[in-house]
Amino acid sequence: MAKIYLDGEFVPEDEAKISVFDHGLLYGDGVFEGIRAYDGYVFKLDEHLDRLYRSARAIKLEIPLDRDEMEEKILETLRVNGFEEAYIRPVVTRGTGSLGIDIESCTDPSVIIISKEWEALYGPELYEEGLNLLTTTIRNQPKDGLPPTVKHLNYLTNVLALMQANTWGADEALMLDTNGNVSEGGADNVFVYRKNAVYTPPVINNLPGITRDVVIDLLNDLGYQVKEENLGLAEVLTADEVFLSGTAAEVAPVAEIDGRKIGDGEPGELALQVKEEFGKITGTEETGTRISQST
Ligand code: PXG
Repeated sequence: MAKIYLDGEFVPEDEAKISVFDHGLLYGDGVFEGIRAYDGYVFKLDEHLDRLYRSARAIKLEIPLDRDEMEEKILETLRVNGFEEAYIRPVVTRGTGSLGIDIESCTDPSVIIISKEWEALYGPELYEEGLNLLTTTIRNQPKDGLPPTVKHLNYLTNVLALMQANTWGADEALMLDTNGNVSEGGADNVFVYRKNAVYTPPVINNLPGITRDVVIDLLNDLGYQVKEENLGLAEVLTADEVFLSGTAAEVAPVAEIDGRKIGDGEPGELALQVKEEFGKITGTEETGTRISQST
């Protein structure tokens, strides 16, 4: 049974419990990260820590560990469990408080680090065939409400979006923002290839994905400039290729949206090329932080 880091201790999974008065549970008041380790290296750990601390700042939550301590605890969690390939979920909640929403009653934020041996987000056949997306009627949060750029614990929008997609037989949701611009998938960023140019929505109506940045760099290395522009659904539906990026999804080609074929309805060449390049850079010293203590 895996051990979970919980407020300073490593405890067995079935004993890792927090209070029913935790504001993370009561109000979704907290932040989190989704990180992956490949072959003994935590992929882009610095970038994930940056985003975690930025998310915390955005909701005025003081993480009780400093960055170095958090990094060390993440690595230690993996070592304690003997994991080399893992999904890592640091969660910081506002902590235990009163039943009111006022943060004043919460004096001790909780830090949880869960790690699990990796289970793929989408089945391997979906990478061969391409994903089937549904444009969900659930709009992503407007930036003047709960900012979609912050990885907070209010994921119900995404939960409802995926639920609707799955209900109608799709693998993933495509979300628009309240202006009708394409924003992101339920847990991934979106890339569109049309007329020899690559587009992705600007980070204002979507999460600044760590994989998104990696994919932009890979595309640049392949000689493609990526334009960060607002996209309407029509631009996506008539694209030559669409693909998703995310920690869980990695690089996932899209074959169909709303029952309409994207390109020829097969994973696109560029998507497959980016996916291959992505595979080459995970689990390496250049992009990862080594789990085992260097001797
Ligand atoms: N948009 C949203 C809404 C996300 O939740 C991304 C984009 C991609 O960001 P990264 O940094 O991963 O490239 C995400 C990431 C899960 C899970 O358990 C979700 C994410 C990451 C890892 C696991 O569903 N979301």
